[in-house]
Amino acid sequence: MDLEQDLRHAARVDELWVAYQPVAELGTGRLVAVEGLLRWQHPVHGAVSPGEFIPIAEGSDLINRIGAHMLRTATGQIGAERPGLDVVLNANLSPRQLDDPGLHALVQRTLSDSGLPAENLCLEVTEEAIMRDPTAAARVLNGLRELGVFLAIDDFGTGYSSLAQLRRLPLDTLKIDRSFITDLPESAELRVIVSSIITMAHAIGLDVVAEGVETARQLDLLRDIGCDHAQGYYLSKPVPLDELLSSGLT
Ligand code: G
Ligand code: G
Ligand code: MN
Ligand code: NA
Repeated sequence: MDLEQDLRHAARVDELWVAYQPVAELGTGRLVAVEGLLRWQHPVHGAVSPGEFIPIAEGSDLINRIGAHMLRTATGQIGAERPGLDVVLNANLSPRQLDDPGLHALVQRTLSDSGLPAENLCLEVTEEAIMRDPTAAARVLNGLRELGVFLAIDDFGTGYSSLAQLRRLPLDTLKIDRSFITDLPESAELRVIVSSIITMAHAIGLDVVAEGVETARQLDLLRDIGCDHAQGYYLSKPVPLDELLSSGLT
């Protein structure tokens, strides 16, 4: 099968849809954000995981088309639920999208078309995307920041950036990769590491989200060490919009 060819088609015919995963404030349990995550319902193969199709898309310019489709869909859906649902929409940008000269205009356009206020959108970028060319990344991020959107560093701890480098960028949020969270209850070492990341992130003005929280014990520990927000299966897996709206979380 030629998944790349199918994916080109999918972006035109609504086989791609967006699942939303809640992000909660640790002190209050209040829903503060939802991360939009692409899903592909293939007409023959059924659900294809983003772990499979995102890398295919990232291997070509297709990621820009799919990324644009994702942004339009998610800002449209979340924008339409306001003001009843007043959350920040988090959307992932892949490294290639950061390189796309059309990105700034795309974000501006999707905001105005959807009516979603800029401060209700947070764009997530990875360390990898930033470290390939920190000067270029800073220019792009500064441009996006001027639109009024929030910016987050995603999967923190899996790449090679340092907080000293991140300090120079217009970031608002740091998302700690789930590989640090999984064994938190069993590892005093990890608790010290995560606690240090949180302290340093706060020192440079970043809010911290722990990703991949799967147990109450992890959540309690994260609250104890001063983490701001949490996301993970313990709170909710990524769900379709109607499920999010009927979940009681909103
Ligand atoms: O939702 P799930 O854990 O299956 O996603 C697997 C990977 O696909 C994650 O790394 C996630 O960031 C990525 N992904 C999901 N949706 C998008 C998207 O809209 N854009 C980009 N660039 N990556 C996405
Ligand atoms: O790379 P990024 O952080 O954007 O990817 C988010 C991915 O993590 C999504 O594909 C989502 O399905 C997955 N995810 C979210 N919560 C959990 C969790 O609690 N445990 C695990 N194993 N994966 C999770
Ligand atoms: Mn993410
Ligand atoms: Na992440």
